[in-house]
Amino acid sequence: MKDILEAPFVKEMCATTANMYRLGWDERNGGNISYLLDENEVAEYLDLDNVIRTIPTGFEAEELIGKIFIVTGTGKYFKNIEHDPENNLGIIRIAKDGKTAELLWGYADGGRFTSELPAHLMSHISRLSVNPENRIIMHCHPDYTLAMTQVHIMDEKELTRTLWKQMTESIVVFPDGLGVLPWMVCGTNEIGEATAEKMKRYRLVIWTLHGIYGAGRDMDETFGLIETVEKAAKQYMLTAHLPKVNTIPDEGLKALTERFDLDYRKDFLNL
Ligand code: 2HA
Ligand code: ZN
Repeated sequence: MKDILEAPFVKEMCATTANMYRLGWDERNGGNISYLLDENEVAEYLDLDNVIRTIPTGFEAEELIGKIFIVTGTGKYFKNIEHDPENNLGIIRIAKDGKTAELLWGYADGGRFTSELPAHLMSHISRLSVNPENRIIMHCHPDYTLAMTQVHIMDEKELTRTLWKQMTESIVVFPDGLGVLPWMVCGTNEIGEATAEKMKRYRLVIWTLHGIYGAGRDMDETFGLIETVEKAAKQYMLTAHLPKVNTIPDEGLKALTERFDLDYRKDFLNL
């Protein structure tokens, strides 16, 4: 059996969470990541018949029975993960009943997965239904994105269009735009269901006055989506109080989508 601490997926979780912490996106225990793993790859590192303990997930996810995820722990700090993965991360498999998580590794101090697991698992189901390649759901609290939710109209078209207009790369990176949820209580099945509903259409969902959810095939795609939104939101927050002299016209945004052959939310432009 290979050393689990050397597994690429453990190393990716460590590197990504450390990076996010240093960017200021994950203060204290803020943020969480779940990563759908390949069973055969996990079997190189763990005995899949050895269930350490079982933990109820709080809802039924029939579509995910047998699927294995590495997930950040509840109450754990992103800043500590790279130095102590075994206490701060866990590898779980969704049991045959669809509502129990079988712990295969991690949460060594008796912990459990993020309180946002319902939003994560429901979002995985949604994204997999539109893209079977989806592996990652990532949640964090980036500063400028969060600040923008205090001062911008939280309408999907208006918010997406504003972000697209902040810089050329925006529409190229997230032509599908952003889903928006109003402020809601977090950690509940309700916000999980609302997020997952948006995830059928978007890879990015904003939680007003809380943070952002991103989804993608791998860490780079998912991180890159959030990073690009955050950069555009930063442009907005740095300039929103100043007279705008130059902006990208809607015709220019359309021309970008033609140049890069992108399927985009045409109804989010005023053409
Ligand atoms: O896990 O970010 O939304 C801490 C959070 C809850
Ligand atoms: Zn959060």
